Amino acid sequence: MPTDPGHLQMLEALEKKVLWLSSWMIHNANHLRPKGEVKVGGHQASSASLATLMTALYFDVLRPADRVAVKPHASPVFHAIQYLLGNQSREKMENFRGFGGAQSYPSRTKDGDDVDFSTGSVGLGVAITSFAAMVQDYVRLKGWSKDRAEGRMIALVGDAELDEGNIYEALMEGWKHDLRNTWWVIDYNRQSLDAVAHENLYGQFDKLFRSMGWEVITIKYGHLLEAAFQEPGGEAIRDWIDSCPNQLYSALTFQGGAAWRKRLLDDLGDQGAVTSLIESRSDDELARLMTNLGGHDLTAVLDAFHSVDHDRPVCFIAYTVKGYGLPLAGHKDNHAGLLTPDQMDGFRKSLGIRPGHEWEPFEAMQPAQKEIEAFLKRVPFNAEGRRRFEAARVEVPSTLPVPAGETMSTQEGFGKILNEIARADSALAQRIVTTSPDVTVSTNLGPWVNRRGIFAREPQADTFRDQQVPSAQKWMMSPEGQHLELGIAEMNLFLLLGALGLSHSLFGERLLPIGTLYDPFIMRGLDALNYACYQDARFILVATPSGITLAPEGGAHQSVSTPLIGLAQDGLASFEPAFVDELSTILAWSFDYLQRDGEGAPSGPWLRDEKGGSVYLRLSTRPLEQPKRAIGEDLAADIIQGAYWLRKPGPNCQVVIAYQGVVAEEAIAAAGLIAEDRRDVGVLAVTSADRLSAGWHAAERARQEGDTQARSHIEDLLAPLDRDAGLVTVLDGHPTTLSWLGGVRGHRVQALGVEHFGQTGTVRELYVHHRIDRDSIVAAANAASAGRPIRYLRAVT
Ligand SMILES: Cc1ncc(C[n+]2csc(CCOP(=O)(O)OP(=O)(O)O)c2C)c(N)n1
Ligand SMILES: [Mg+2]
Repeated sequence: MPTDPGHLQMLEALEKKVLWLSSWMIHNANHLRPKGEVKVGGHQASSASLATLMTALYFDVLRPADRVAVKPHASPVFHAIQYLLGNQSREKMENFRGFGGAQSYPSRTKDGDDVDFSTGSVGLGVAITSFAAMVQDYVRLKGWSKDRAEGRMIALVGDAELDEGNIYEALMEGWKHDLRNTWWVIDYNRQSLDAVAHENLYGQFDKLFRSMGWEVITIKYGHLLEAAFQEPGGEAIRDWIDSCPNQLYSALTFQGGAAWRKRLLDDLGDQGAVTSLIESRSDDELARLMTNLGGHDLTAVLDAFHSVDHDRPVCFIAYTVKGYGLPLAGHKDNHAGLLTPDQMDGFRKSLGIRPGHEWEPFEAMQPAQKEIEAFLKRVPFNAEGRRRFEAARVEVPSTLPVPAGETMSTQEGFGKILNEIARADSALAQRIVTTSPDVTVSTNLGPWVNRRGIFAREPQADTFRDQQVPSAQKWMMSPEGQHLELGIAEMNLFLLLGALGLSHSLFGERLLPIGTLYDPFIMRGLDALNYACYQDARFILVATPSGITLAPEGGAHQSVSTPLIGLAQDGLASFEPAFVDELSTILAWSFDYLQRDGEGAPSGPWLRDEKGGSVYLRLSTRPLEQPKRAIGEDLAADIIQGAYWLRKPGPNCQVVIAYQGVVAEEAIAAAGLIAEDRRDVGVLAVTSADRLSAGWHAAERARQEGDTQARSHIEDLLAPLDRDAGLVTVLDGHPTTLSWLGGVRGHRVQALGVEHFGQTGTVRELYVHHRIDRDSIVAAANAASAGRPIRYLRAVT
């Protein structure tokens, strides 16, 4: 196919068109819309760098099952290609970077033209492709792929993007999991945002990828250069190019033919054959020859892509020129460079495009429109239309068992609930897939894994078991396994959860992923967590243990700010239950919430529950005495909405203690002690500060817009309280998580929580130290409410 001249001619024409349309999009956004409205960042030069490679991929190499992560700044090229394929509207193209227009960086959720993986924070889009390849294998080996073809997970990678460490963490993990069907195409333009890259980085890339079991294919020279190397003197040109520093190559590229000639003659003149090789070319021809790098040569690119005849991972190092084909090519400052209106006009004229016809897809194109249209209709990538799948819903029970036990921690309860699910062969049990970055056992996933096994492409022996060494962990490794064991890197956990959580859309099969990690280490993977949420991936994150409650572990393991992350992270409903029956209620709801995809405006004044999302559970290892109760529908609804009265305030209530999570015991004990001196004390059990506050904000917004009836859950709960009542809020985490409760109805607040790094000690010592213990709550209640000093306090002091 690549050798067919007609085909090549068609691709060349499309490549030009793609470069034009993407440039016009950028120019339009910057110059044609009202001045200063939309500023275009580093798109132009980066896009030009990838135009050839992407033309080859999308119009020739890709198949519908392939999934691609496009380097953020090549978004205009992506949109231009989709426009030509009929998947993107002119309106959105014209409104690039504008409100509702084509997005600056390819976005699964905001763009309508079938973005497979969002990109933006460099490095993440690259790495998620390898995790998506693992998920594809997982789905296939479970026998769920039906007759769907296997795709390649492809990343178009900036060379400077490879500085991001998460890429190497993913490489290592991929190696462990016997990665297949993954291609990373490095746009080796030797330029980043600020600078020209270090010399000979390709050598490091080459060694690194090979050591991880990847094939490395370098696409260095185009066909013009290859032909010139065969001429007399050609070898000298090759040697000169191979030893030319990146900075010089870029500078000469920018300066053009005359500069190339002078430099080449200075360096290689008087060498007979090579002199005539140079002199036989005009300035333009010489410039074209010297910038004919592999990544801009369709033949070289197609040959490289089509040469792959295996499913091992492949890294293509494609030599390119940043800004290729445009006047800013090669300039070291070109990252945010734009074509001037004059330059743009020159570009338009050079293509024969008439003024006013800039957006027309077939304007000034050769071959004829009919032929191009016929070709576009046949493009394999587009053959099946929209490539996004929808998956059937997995039936999940509306309630889950509550493990028996007088005292239990939420972490232990979590392990037991999952163990119960694992025992049944329900649809829920089959579709759950768990993963953990080397903390499977210490987050209580052990029993689940013992029953459900570890996923591996090939069955593997359990040597300890075969040798009859007793162990609590019976980890069978096979394609039937349902736990993906990861190395410690938390970035990988979130990228894998992102890929697992998109399985329904990428591969047409719904998975219910659960990832566990220690709560403080959320921060290590936070950007990848945000990335997964931005893509609307669906998963449950179980973070345990948390807070200073893991006291003897010390300050390095104690999480303080994670409740605020839970509060602020979009796409993640966060809960911190105190009791195991609450946890069971929340988990049951979560399996359903994960699968929702309702559209449109929220039906009520508050949470956007019909849209669904992911869930974050902040759990603890501290055993608490469990309440003896059955959770009815009303209580369950309150738990899900974020709070319920554990002890209802009486009619003359002076003070309320609102707690979240593991400090329940302190709050309850404190309420008992102050009851003598304060009337009708209430205890508010907060299960989700996140959902409470989201509901409150939504209700406020609705009222601002005229819906006078709008009322959120927390407003309802606090409604019976007198204005003079005081609130004490307390949690094992940052006090701001709950202190806003005072703003809901204007109650005075004393907010207790942790604000400074902890240290080792007993739970009691640390609670006292950070003032979240029973007596501190009593003291805060005293300060929050009018009345005589609380007697108990006097007895203590
Ligand atoms: C995590 C992160 N840090 C910084 C940036 C800002 N940024 C965008 S592109 C870029 C450099 C791009 O260089 P390269 O990957 O070589 O792509 P090229 O510009 O050459 O196309 C930087 C620093 C970002 N998008 N994400
Ligand atoms: Mg670069």
